[in-house]
Amino acid sequence: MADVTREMSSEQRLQSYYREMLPFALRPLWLDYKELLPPQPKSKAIPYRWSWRDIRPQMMRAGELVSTEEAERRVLMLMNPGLNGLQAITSTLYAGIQLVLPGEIARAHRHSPAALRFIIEATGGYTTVDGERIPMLPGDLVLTPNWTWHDHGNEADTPIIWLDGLDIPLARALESMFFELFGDDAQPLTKPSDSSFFQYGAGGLRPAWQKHSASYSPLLHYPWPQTRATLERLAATTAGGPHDGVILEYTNPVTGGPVMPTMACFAQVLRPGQRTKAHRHTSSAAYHVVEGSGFSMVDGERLEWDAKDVFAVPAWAVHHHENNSSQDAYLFSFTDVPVLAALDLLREAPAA
Ligand code: 1HN
Repeated sequence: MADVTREMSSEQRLQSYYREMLPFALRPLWLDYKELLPPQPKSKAIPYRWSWRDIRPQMMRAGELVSTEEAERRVLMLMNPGLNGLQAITSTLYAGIQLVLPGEIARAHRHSPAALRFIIEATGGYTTVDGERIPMLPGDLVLTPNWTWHDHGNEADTPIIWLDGLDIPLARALESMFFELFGDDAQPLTKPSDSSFFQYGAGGLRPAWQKHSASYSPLLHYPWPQTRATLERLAATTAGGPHDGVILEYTNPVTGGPVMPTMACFAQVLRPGQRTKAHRHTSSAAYHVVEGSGFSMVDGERLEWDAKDVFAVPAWAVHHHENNSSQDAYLFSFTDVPVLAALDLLREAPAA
């Protein structure tokens, strides 16, 4: 053995040393150093836009082909093409489009990932969250936080379609996934309908006799009309911030913080001709176009968007938004900001 080693070049000796340690599940850090510690983030997720023109017919086809019973949830997932089949719109966030047809129920269950619903088309439909029925109308945001029971139903005569946002890729990376069926299709209604909104939705007022200590917002329903009216009022008098214009965060009314510990939600308006300044941040985001049209430049990709489209802005991608139309544009977005902030990993920088 000693003789053989003496005849080997130093490179060969190294290679043989690396092979030698393989069975011991060891590997030299110096081989992976650059891959492990790049100077700055480079997301595997790519900037991408899903057109409502493509999504909607595919979604309606699902309505013909599979029932809610068969599917558990009738959802088309928005698969980021950079993520190799990972069920994710960015590396940390999941997004999907869900359809519930008239008369259908998506049965009650709960899971450790947190979820949000942003309603796209509806004339009547509901999600019941921990015994409270929450009505769903276009533009509404409905929360189903970590481990809350939820079932969906449609009592109207038109389909209900919404955007699902979940922290699934994150929960999966942390290997903390739990799931449970309720048993019955629908949970019993144990609270007045929409009571979280009546208790906490007035803005600046909260029931003084209630002690809310959960990590998520006690307000589970953010109806669109008041969000839109607030944006419209603000846009009339201010251009808002440099990078996102007039943007509002949906808050936990008790803490003023994000709606859930893993995801933050935002609504913003871009006036005709408005162009935001480019920046980047370590949080990633999924955007949904509530109204209007325009485009976003994301790491050099021009993502043209129209009403009801969805687009992804990966972590650390330089981006700005532009409304090149003659109407106001309203965007809803959800991000992983609270996670990055809690872990001291949130960074933001103007475009280089
Ligand atoms: C889920 O429970 C729902 O309850 C929607 O509507 C989408 C995606 C992954 C895992 C669970 C729902 C989901 C989901």
